[in-house]
Amino acid sequence: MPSRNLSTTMHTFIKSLVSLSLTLTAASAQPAFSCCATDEAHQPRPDEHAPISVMGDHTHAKDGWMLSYRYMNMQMDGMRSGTDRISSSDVFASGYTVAPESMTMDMHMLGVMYAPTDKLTLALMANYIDIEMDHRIVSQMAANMINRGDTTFTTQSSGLGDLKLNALYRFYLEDNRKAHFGLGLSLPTGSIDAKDTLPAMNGARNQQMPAPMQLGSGTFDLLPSLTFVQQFDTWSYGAQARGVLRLEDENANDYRLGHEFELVSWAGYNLTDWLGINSGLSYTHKGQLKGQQKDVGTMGPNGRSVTTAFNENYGGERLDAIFGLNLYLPKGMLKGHRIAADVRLPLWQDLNGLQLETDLVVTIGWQKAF
Ligand SMILES: [Cu+2]
Repeated sequence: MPSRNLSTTMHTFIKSLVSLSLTLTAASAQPAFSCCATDEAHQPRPDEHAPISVMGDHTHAKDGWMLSYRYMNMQMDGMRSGTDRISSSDVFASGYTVAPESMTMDMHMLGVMYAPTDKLTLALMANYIDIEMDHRIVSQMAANMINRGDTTFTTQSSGLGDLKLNALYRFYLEDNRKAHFGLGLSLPTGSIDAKDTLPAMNGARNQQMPAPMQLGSGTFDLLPSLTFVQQFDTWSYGAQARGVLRLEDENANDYRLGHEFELVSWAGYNLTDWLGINSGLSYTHKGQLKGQQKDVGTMGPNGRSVTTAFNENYGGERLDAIFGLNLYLPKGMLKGHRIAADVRLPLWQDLNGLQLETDLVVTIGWQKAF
């Protein structure tokens, strides 16, 4: 049920899409190169795909299939308040008993794409997620009370994430320019009931973990996107705007994650007919968590429990630089296979409240079209 907040976010999103299309229309007014982009019998090229961490970047010709596997590793180390780095002592001074110190997320993504027509491509993506978070407790005395004397502890969760269905519709194709929009649905197949041993009065016991340790959003989410690409003889560039709009006010555990918006642009250059390099910029905005997370404790010996139990410590903005490689193998035993990797390095992040900062995201992938 669209809340006022959702419509504000949608409004902002639509405004961004409109301004992006205006920019792209201006860009496409340049003289066109004769090149690429007609569906029938064009030569595959490394830069035909965006950096591998960009999803839904391309469509396929009628009856085309593609299988893909991506592995993503995200490293978060140290806390931030706004744009400033802070220490665990700063977190304790703000009245929290537990400070997260680092987190690693590994994600395995399996994708299938199928194009029933030249204009329409359907995509399905399933994820397996593994998350680990290290924490520190304010003092030895508090650790004695709530964690059997250990001042640090690690939580872990793993399992299937949210299943994503997408329809990509190529509404524009002219000379070397093309554009498609996407409309997707994220199904709440990932668990939001992940538990692990957490500090508690008189020891530690198995309890519900806060949202960053959960495997899914718990809500049906709408995934709109708009992608534009222009190709020249040896290079290309593209841009994509995409959003994650939560379609429900709360999940089964009384909260919902914030809406998300990303604007990413990239340029790719082919060094040879099988090797391309690319680089880009990504801006991400995430909204605050809403509601009160069910069964997540908010009290501790130092006043509050852990930062992730509180809404004010969710959401923010991030600007990443992207550097990647795309391999397209044109001949030999692995003919037609694509192998790609990219790294995302945060240049700037402004996080609400107190949160772990992102330090590095690495994505490696394999793709094969049939
Ligand atoms: Cu594909």
